[in-house]
Amino acid sequence: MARLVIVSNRLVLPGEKLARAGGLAVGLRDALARRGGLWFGWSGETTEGTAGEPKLSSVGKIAYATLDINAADYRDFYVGYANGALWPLFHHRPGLSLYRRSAFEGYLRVNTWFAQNLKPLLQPDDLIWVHDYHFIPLATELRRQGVANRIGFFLHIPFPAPELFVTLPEHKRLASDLLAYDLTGLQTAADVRRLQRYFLEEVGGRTLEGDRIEALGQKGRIAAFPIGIDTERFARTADKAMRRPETARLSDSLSSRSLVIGVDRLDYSKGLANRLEAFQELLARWPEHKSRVTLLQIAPVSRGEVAQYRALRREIEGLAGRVNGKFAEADWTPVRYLNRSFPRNVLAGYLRLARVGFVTPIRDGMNLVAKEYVAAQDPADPGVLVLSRFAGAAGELTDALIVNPYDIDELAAALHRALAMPLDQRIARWRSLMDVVSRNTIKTWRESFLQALESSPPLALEGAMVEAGNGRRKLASADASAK
Ligand code: ADQ
Repeated sequence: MARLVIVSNRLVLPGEKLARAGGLAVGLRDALARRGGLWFGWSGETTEGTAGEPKLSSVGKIAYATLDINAADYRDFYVGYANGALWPLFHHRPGLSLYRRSAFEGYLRVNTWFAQNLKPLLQPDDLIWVHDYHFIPLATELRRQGVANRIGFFLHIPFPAPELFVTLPEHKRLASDLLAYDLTGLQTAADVRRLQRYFLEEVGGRTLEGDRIEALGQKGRIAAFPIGIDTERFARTADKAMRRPETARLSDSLSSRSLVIGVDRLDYSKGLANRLEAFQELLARWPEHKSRVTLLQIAPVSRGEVAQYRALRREIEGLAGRVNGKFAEADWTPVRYLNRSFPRNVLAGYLRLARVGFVTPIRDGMNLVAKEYVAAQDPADPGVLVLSRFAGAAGELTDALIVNPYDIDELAAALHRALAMPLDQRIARWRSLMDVVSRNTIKTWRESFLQALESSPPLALEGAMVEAGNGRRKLASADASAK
């Protein structure tokens, strides 16, 4: 079996608490532990001047290599382009996207820096798997340096409508970068359709057999691989969490009130403002819920260095304060708003206690919290998932109460319905949801992606052909006309 090399911006280093890492990091680490491999990513450190060589370490079959980034490049790459331009646009928020050409140049510099430092660590048969929007150009940069290995890419966030994608001045460059991978994985079939539509309508490409596409003088493969969670493990964790003191404390503090829970990074894609407005609307329209329901919104601060996130933080603090100011009683606080993260074994217990999982992103690649909420439920007395139709997860979790997160009245009505739902209906809906999250797990996601990548035929690329270093495959030099 070929060695696996994973590239992602952040990684979980040995000694870092896995309990605090997201399910994805755990899933990737499991893949590396099984096959053996290298995890390559940013060290979390920036330097003035040129950063040094990657720091290497290893535990068991996993080698780690982490790279510092020059401080100015980091600002352009991470704050400027990845999170200032790509993230908002890909989440259909063009108004929040702040485009600067200098930021794009920094984004390319960091991708080149990563490719230069990764190349000496590679072996000829390594299977390389690159993660997320920070590294779209990485395969192009690796190919330029003569790397002929199979390289796959997975985009964790949505792919936007082509009409929005073309507002990026370098849309052709990024689209061509995606085709430099042997396989590009997206979260859902709808994402795949949007990217295909871009290739067909904007740049005159054509679809070939299977999931292949030809455009911009290149051929590539694009397919959907909906990400999942380690369902069994999370369900066990939630069950055990019922005996933890943290769970008992939350349960006692509710004094038999129903709990509605939201768990998100503090991000404008997650629809937090509308969620709070909807909770306020619930209390105003159905006063019988006053003093009977508590919303626990967990939202650790994220990307505090990006201006849009600082503004969001102020907005959500203001809203939570307003709802409490208007409705609280001496012995009841309607909204508990917590800016911190929790270990997974505590979070799992909180999710299990909640009668309603309130997951209402304005746009989300998948949303693993929705799947974790389902996995955490007590089969004999499960809660109800209220889920935005704009989360990737809505494509699979069709037995949730599916809502439009822009429609505050609809959100409030769905909350009311969920809180009143009789046990037999809750069980029927939950069984169907649990069936889905048990079939499509983090393991099936990872294995199906890697299998598809390993079975990718060498791409018959057009343009200048050069013999690959190890003679196994051919690759194209960068096609300047496509940039
Ligand atoms: P995120 O935007 O981070 O991920 P999500 O899919 O919900 O969103 O994953 C978050 C993970 O972090 C979950 O495992 C969750 O339990 C954990 N988490 C969130 N808040 C936490 C807290 N306060 N304490 C502890 N853990 C917390 C991106 C995309 C998503 C896509 C994932 C995976 O934006 O759309 O589903 O990647 O591909």
